[in-house]
Order: sequence, then structure tokens, then C-alpha cells
Amino acid sequence: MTERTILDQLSYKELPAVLVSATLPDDVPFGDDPLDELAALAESAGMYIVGKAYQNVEHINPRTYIGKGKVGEVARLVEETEAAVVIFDHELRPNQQNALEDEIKANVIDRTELILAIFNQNVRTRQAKVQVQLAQAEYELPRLKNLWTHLERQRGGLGAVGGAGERQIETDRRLLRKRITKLKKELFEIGKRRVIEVERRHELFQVSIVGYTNAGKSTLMNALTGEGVFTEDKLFATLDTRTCVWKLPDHKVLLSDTVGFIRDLPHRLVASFHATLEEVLHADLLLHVVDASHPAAVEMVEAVNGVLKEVGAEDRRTLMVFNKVDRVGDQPTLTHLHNLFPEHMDVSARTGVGLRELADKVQEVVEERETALDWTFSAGNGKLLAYLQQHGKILNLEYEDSQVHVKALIEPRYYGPAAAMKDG
Ligand SMILES: Nc1nc2c(ncn2[C@@H]2O[C@H](COP(=O)(O)OP(=O)(O)OP(=O)(O)O)[C@@H](O)[C@H]2O)c(=O)[nH]1
Ligand SMILES: [Mg+2]
Repeated sequence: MTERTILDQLSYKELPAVLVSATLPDDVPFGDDPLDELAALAESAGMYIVGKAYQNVEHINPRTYIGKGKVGEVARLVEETEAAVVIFDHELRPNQQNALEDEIKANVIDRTELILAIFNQNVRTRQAKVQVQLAQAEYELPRLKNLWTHLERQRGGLGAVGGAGERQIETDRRLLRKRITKLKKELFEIGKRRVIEVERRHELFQVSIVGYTNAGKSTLMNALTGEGVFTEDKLFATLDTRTCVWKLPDHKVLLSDTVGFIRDLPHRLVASFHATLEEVLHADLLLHVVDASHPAAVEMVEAVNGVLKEVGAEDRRTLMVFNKVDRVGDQPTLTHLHNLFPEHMDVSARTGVGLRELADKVQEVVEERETALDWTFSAGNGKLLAYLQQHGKILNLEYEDSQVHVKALIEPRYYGPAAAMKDG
């Protein structure tokens, strides 16, 4: 193993998969079928689903996660369907993964590994790539043995890791640790550059789109700005941040689209995306986009709020944007969302419904923050007048002798520099 990691070499494309869900007594239901989201994730990674298994459990079995009888049932299902992969809708510990693979005789992966595989397929920019590689390397470290077994199975080997394999794993472990250090350093460097970029852009009001994966964030960004950002009916189509100018009726603001969130996002994944989420931390306003046509929309909102809290952005001014209203029939979900979030906008990024109203509303928020000024200064101070015209909204302008009277609205960030020009 050199630059590429084992997960890079594993491809789940076109593999038949069996999905497994275990529900604990206190688990909050997420949609009608608890395996719907895992199925969408597996399909986003290019797999196809050949079977599903469910179990209600009182507690997690420390050795195999699900109960012994259920393990046998999954093993039979795998045999019947010739599934190559079994995906658990939970995070498995390496020892659980080992025990399950011994008994089921197929590759067993968990939700995190599946998400990492999708990230790996969809990554485009250098920063996102380094973030994904770091998350992967940290995931791989305690699981190298399993990953080697997977690789051998995929290549038609016997799946057993012998003595030579064990030595190889030791070497890999050392290389992986070195790699983690290197990636962290690179990420830190990219992060430093990014902070400078973000600060430089601070001239304009910043709006960031956040939301659950597949909510329609990129489609909305395109509809509002005419930008050609990539969109797809797959989870995690976007992994990096794109920013462009959004022209409101009387203002120009910056609009950013970024990586989507998902429930139970492992902490280290959130951590590795911190630099990407930097944008969110700097935003003046968040547009929280929700797929209002989804049966689990309310749970998705909660999951997103959980991640926002984790990255320290829970106090940002936020506007709820209920998207895909073209697909919402007469669903109680939308009414429920309206009751929960009285300040909201209903839109369809696809048909364009509500986009004009959204622009007006955002403009209102921009203007709410403006300070009114009523100044008299020398008509010779052309620089100040030009500054106010460029960064503010002139309400009234009168010349009298060699003086000028100006009434204007200006954002707080421009007030200081303008005042300095007036006095200086
Ligand atoms: N019916 C309908 N579909 C929509 C609407 N907005 C987006 N979609 C579809 O929803 C899917 C996901 O859209 P994206 O814009 O890629 O979603 P995203 O939130 O950027 O997703 P990720 O980047 O994967 O997190 C695509 O198939 C879109 O065409 C809408 O208003 N109505
Ligand atoms: Mg997107």
C-alpha cells in the first residue's frame, strides 16, 4: 500500500447487497421503512439490493450486533441471493465485523464505510479529497484485517489472511499512521488558506445553503443564480463548497452550496469536513433547505440541526426553505413543518415556484441589518459619496452651498469605514 488506500481499491459498484437493520426500543422511526435511507445510500454507491433483514432487539449483542438466530437467517439469505455484501445500518466495531464475516461468509460493512465509499466516488476538489482520505484512513486503521479479507474475496481469493498477510498488515498500519499525520497537516494548510479567502470575501452579505443530503440544495443554487452546479438524485452528490453571486432585486449577496448532512454522521467525518463547513460558520444567513415531500422530513430537520450544533453554527440566523412543494400532494408533513417553523418559505427549485418570494425575503433580512444614517459633509468629499453609493442605498441627497446632505441605509460592516471617511 502506497498512496492509495485499501478502500480506494475496493469498489462496491454493481455488487448485490443485503441490508440489515436492528431497532432498539427507544429508536425514533425514520420514515416508513427503516431501511429506505440505507437502500438509497447503497444505490448511490452503485450497488443493487437483493434482500433486507430486520430485527427488534432489546440490546445490542456485543459480539454480532444482532442476535444469534438473526445472524443465521442473514447467512441463509446471503446464500440464496448470492449477495456479495451485507450492509448494517449502524456503526459496527471491528470485532463485530470480524465475527459477522466469519458466520455470514460475505463482506460485512457498516453505514460509515458505505458513506465513505460514496464520498470517495464523488470527490472532486483537492480539499474534499484530503478530507475524505483522512476520514477513510482513520476508519481503516483498526480494520485493516477486514479490508484485506474484502479485497481478497473481490479478487476471487480464499479470503484468509495468512502469515505473509499479517506482516503486510503491520507494514500497512505504519504507513497509514504516517499518512494520517501528513493529511492532517495538508488539511491544516488548506484550512489556513481558506480562512484568508473567506475573510477577503467579507465585502458581501453571505448566504449559505445547508440541509439534508438530496434535499435539492444544488438545484436551488442553480435556480437562483443560473450557475451550473452538479445535481443528481443520489446522496452526497456535492462534497465541496461552491460560492457564487446571487442578484436580489436591489442587492448582491454571495450564495454558497455545500456538502449535505445525514443523521448519525460519525463524529470524525464531521470533524474532517470542518474546513468545508467553515463557510457555514461565516455566513450571515443560513437557508436550511428541506425536502418537504419526504416522509421523514421532520427527522431530517432535526438531524441537520444536530450537525449545525456540532459545528457551532446553531445560533446563526436561519430561514427554513421547504423545497419540492411541486411533489407534496396534500401531505400532513408540510402542515406539520409549517406549524413547527412559522417563519418559512415554500419553494420548488424545479418549477421555480416561490423563488421570487425567497429572494424578496432574503433581501428583507439583508436590509434589516442596515443602519440608517443622516449625514452632512463637504461636497468636496467625493470619495465618501461614492462609497455610500456603492455600498449603501441612498434615500435622499441634497446639495446646499458647499455641503451635501445624505440619508442612506448601510450595512453595519460598511458603517465604520464610511464614518472614518467623514471624520478624516
Ligand atoms: N420534484 C422536485 N425535485 C427536486 C426539486 N429540487 C431538487 N429536486 C431533485 O432532487 C434531487 C437532488 O437534488 P440536488 O440538488 O442534487 O440535491 P442536494 O441537496 O444538492 O444533494 P447532495 O448534494 O447530494 O447532498 C435531484 O434529482 C433533483 O432534480 C424540486 O423542487 N422538486
Ligand atoms: Mg448538492
